Amino acid sequence: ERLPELLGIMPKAELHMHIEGSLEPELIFALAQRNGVTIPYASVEELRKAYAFTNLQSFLDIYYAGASVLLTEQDFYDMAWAYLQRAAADNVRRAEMFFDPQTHTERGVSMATVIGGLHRACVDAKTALGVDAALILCFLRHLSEESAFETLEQALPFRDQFIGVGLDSSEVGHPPEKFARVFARCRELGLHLVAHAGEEGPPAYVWSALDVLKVERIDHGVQSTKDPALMKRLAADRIPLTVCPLSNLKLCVFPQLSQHNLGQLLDAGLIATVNSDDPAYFGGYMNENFLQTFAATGLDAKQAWQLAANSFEGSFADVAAKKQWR
Ligand code: ES4
Ligand code: ZN
Repeated sequence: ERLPELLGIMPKAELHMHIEGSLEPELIFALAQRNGVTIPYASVEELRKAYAFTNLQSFLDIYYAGASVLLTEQDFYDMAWAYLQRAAADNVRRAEMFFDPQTHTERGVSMATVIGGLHRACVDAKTALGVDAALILCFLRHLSEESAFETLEQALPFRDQFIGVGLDSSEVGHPPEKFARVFARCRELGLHLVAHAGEEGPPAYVWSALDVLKVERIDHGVQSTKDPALMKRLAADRIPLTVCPLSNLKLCVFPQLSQHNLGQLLDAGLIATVNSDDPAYFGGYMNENFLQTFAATGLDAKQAWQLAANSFEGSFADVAAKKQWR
């Protein structure tokens, strides 16, 4: 069977991954030791055993604890460099990486430290790995709009080191409307706009991400199949959905991978893509997401090529780079 080989070797773009979610337990312990930070787990094994999630919030609690070991510019570089090497091994040619500055600035780490380390890894990835990497700043939706505005203000001196903004963290109870004004400001600044919507939240959150925030892509969006009118809108406007199958499985969005609706999204003509979300926590990087999803759902080689093409079409890479990947 040659499908697994195809999934591995085909060039692809990753459009939905949180760089803090690429911190492997080994690196968490190494950075904790290097920085003299204590974490409430005795060993790598004990930490990994805590990765049994029941929903998004149960994951976020552990994810924010893991990120607390990041203090220096070199820490952010090392984290991003480890991910970019791993992505290159999976034939990822373009990586758009989310980062959560509020997780760090609220602990007293400066925006310069966070963006400086991540951006330096992106620059090195291009020359050393041939991976075109870019950063997307995410606002934490469980925090206030005021905090998001303050974060944007702190990031503007580094405007040329990130390409857009997104919205992540606890979805239910924090609808897109809460961030209407800050997204309007980001739009004026010429930043690309994306938002998590329809991961656990209802189709109404996908509608408001599109109509109120005016996002160009929807992160997850798998709840959209519950609303036929929304499916038509996403297809008509060619709005990419950055789907994360292993994440959805680990956070119990779908009870089994065989029940995942990726095939349904593709059949409806949507620009669906496959992504790893938080690969260190959800059991796999890009190729593992493709391999397990195809094995469980019976998607075929034609759909594999479609997903790869969708990932480049949906990316924010410049037109010249997209041509080179076609
Ligand atoms: C996230 Cl899976 C997921 N959903 C929402 N926010 C997140 N931050 C990191 N991973
Ligand atoms: Zn995500």
